[in-house]
Amino acid sequence: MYLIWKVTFVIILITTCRAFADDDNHEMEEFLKREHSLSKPYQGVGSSSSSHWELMGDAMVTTEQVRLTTDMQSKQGAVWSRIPCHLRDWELQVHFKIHGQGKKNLNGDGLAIWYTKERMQKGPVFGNQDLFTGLGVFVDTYPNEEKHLEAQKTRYTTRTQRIFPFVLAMVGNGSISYDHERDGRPTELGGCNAMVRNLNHDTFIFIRYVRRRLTIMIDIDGQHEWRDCLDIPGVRLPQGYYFGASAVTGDLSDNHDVISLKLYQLTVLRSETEEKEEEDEITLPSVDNMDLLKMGENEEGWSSIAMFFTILFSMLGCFLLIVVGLIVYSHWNENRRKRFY
Ligand SMILES: *[C@@H]1O[C@H](CO)[C@@H](O)[C@H](O)[C@H]1NC(C)=O
Ligand SMILES: [Ca+2]
Repeated sequence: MYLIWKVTFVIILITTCRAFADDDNHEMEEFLKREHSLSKPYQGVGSSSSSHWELMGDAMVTTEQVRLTTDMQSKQGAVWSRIPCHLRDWELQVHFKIHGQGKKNLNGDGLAIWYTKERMQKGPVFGNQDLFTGLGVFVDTYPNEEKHLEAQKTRYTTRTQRIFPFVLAMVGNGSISYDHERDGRPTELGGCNAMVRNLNHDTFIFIRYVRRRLTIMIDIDGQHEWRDCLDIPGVRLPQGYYFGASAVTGDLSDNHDVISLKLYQLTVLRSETEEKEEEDEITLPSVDNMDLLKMGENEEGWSSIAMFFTILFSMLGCFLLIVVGLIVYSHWNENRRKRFY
């Protein structure tokens, strides 16, 4: 028992030290990159070929927003940057709005933010192509799988059931398919729930990519507070990909608006070892330890199994001790008795 405490203490000590070191060494500065940003008054967007942004499908520009889809069935629209991004560390601040007539869960399908090799491709993943190469962050407003299960009179346990809208991130390498019927669960990096529909205040998503760490935060409560959504190290994204946003409606619909996409270059100090670690150029998107990530999802399941075995072995251990104790005691007793006779 003492050993366990000692080990725990050392682990806590190491992690706190590392956390402090992290703060000291990595102060960041940020610069808005206008050539990668989209904001009011959207000069030339959708009308000029010299604009940095290009519209697609049903997307249209008004004075207030870039409307990717209106609140009508079977629409799809997108806006794509024309300029590949060669920054190493960046943060994309997405100001968006999703609103419509539909009541809860009678609206769809959602909006996606992209950093991909491909651009201006129509398809089934929130209006963009499947088998994409790069990062997709989805604001999924319709629970396809939950609805399907409901129809079959089954459902997820309360632990795994999700509340929609749900923000989900996925990294594709050109051969991984997004499973629309399952809301992308099989290929997700993670995500969080985000009640973003029909709000009167501004809603934001922040996508930060620093030292190969992908962090997603949301600000949707109108309090100017960022809430953690996802934070994953070891995400390998090549440079020179395009930013974009897309949205789609089906039988159900919503207005999907992008008010601004602001890209900030982050200047990050790296230690020599970190520089070494990131020396090799990334050519294909991937995520380190994707298997472990998948296992993490079942964490609660695993820990209850672990708990079961811990208790089982503790009980066996106690039992063994008692048995040994009894044997020793009876031996000692016998010897004592022998001495007396
Ligand atoms: C893409 O990722 C999948 C799943 O991780 C993997 O099986 C496949 O080999 C990868 N494709 C390439 C071209 O590396
Ligand atoms: Ca969905």
